[in-house]
Amino acid sequence: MGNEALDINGMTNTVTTNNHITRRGSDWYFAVCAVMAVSSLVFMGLSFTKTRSQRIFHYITAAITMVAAIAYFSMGSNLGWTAIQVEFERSDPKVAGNMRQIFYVRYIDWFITTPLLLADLLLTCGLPTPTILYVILANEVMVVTGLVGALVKSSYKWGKSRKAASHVTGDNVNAMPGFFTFGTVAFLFVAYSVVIEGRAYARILGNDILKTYTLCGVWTIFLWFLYPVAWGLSEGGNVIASDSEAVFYGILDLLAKPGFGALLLWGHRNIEVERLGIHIRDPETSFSHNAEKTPHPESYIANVNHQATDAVEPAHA
Ligand code: RET
Repeated sequence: MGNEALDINGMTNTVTTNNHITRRGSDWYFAVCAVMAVSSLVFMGLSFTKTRSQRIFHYITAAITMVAAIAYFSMGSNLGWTAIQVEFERSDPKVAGNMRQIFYVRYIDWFITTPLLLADLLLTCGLPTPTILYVILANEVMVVTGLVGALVKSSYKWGKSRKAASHVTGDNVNAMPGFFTFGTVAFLFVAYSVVIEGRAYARILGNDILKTYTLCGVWTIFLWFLYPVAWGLSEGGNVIASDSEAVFYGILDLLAKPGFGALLLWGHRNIEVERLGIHIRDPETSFSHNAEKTPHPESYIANVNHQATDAVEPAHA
């Protein structure tokens, strides 16, 4: 009984892996890298179909695939990993090694891109900014606990739901939460906010916005539920080989980043960002001769411009 944390987790770590990707895994990672890079160019190109003040969703979406391209370049190069002793040793030769290759760079990618995905989604439904930031914070808790869980070698990966005999001391250890459990709780909060709160807000903004939001939201949450499954089979449970892990996460990432981005930008093609409460000042369109053609009545600068014109008019008269 008592605090056994130091005994269970021990004081040894090392960085040689005997349970890792092969040439085929590396090829696949590079292939996904290429798709991410091309998608970024396409999203950036599409941004030119909109005026500058309407491009925010293109910028966010291109940033997501750009960061992913670099992460996939890193994994294809067999970099950004460490070796962690597996909690469950397997007899299957594909996962037999006791030191599994863990790509921590994957989580650095998620740490940057999942908040951007949530920004894309939650700006679409008009959720107030503090709420968006809070959902993003919960999301970061999810990513970081996923990373820490992946880097842990003991049962602290998951947490325990009932008393079990400790293999270190033979004592009974109490149920305790672990990193996967923390991550799952944080994720459930994110999923609730997207599915329930986000939809309620989107409904207020109009049918076309609700339709786009629902499609992208359902797509996202469905795919996001599969990430903990991939984690449980790979970094968590050491059930599938590193090459299969690459394919599982790779397909999910292709659908959740370029796939999601395409759906979202298509959905936004006829939605002006002002309807979502987003007002971006662009002095070029407000001050230039275009101002007459594209009036922007709610813009501060357009107002100032207007007042200034009014003010000088009497002098000309
Ligand atoms: C972890 C493990 C802890 C429990 C949960 C997880 C969920 C991860 C998710 C990741 C989504 C990543 C995306 C990346 C692409 O951009 C961290 C695996 C719930 C949902 C969408």
